[in-house]
Amino acid sequence: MPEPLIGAVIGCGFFAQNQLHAWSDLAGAQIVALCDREPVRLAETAARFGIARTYTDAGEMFAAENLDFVDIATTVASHRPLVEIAAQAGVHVICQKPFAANMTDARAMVAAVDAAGKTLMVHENFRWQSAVRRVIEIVRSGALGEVFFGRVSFRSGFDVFSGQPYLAEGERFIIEDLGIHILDIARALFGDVVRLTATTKRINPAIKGEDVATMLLTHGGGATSVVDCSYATKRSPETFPESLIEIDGTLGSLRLDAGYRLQMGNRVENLTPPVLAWASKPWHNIQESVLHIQRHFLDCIAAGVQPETSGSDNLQTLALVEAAYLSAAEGRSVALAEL
Ligand code: NAD
Ligand code: 89Y
Repeated sequence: MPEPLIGAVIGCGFFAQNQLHAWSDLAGAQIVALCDREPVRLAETAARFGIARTYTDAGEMFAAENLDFVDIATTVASHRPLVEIAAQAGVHVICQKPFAANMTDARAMVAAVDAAGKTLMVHENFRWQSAVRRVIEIVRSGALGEVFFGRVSFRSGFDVFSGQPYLAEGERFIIEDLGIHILDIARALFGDVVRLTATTKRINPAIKGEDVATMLLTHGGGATSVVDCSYATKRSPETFPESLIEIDGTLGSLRLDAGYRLQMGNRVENLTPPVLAWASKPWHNIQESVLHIQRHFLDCIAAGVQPETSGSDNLQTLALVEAAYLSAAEGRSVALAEL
């Protein structure tokens, strides 16, 4: 059994708790230090996970610790400075989505970790949800033939603002926070995008950004897809946080319907994800994907290969977010080559 990689987590907020649970489940990693600029949250998380060494400043942590990797679980404003300090410290990096606030920052972050010769993965976990993964496997196997149409749909009325109050405060909401995952699933299924058209709307008057977005994607490989997201949808049953998928190919069609029900021809599969020991419904679907993506990161480092959602791969997903806001603001179709 190889020695575990020694890591630290920066950011001990709402979502980092899942990342820490997943690290505890992975024999290939050991988290030895935590950092958060908010001391109470830091102390509570350290006690919960039995981590002795804590820091309120990331620079001090890198100076004091001998780390193989860092997991950055803070919100977007701090991602660029933290990735750059990590690159200077010469460690492998996982960074939460949205990777960066703009393409300039994102490109600089990728270049910094490249220059350090280390691995950079964006925590783009939705494509690692087991039901979504099954659909990706089917498409990549060629069983549907040439895919010509896809729809990836996330529509919900679930209250995400109580756990993540900052989501109600930004000029940007659903595309940058949630649509980014759904756009990434569309890339994983149908390939990179050459053109995008989007409309956005705000329905909930209590928030600042858009909570509805509808996007039409032209993929370089020839497929057309629709990516639609809403947090203003009162549906029954509530499907949070499921991504529903429809795909038509020259050899067959597939539907991933509500309740993790996959139908392909006459075959039906129940893709209900397990509820891990530390997980809780309805988040279990997302929580399981955290374990999968973190395992993927360790596997890639061991094999010396790039993660699927490496920093440079994620530039393509981030460009779709930028293209969607530009398209909606200017009321026109956007070529990805413009960004
Ligand atoms: P949060 O506000 O609850 O936690 C962020 C923590 O980071 C806070 O405790 C804050 O004090 C700390 N922090 C910020 N800047 C710091 C710095 N420079 N140094 C040290 N600590 C710092 O946020 P959250 O809801 O946990 O979200 C964190 C990130 O995770 C966001 O980017 C969000 O989009 C993402 N997220 C991802 C998923 C997913 O499924 N991948 C789900 C939810 C949230
Ligand atoms: O922040 C978001 C994410 O990444 O997944 C769901 C979420 O927590 C709320 O939209």
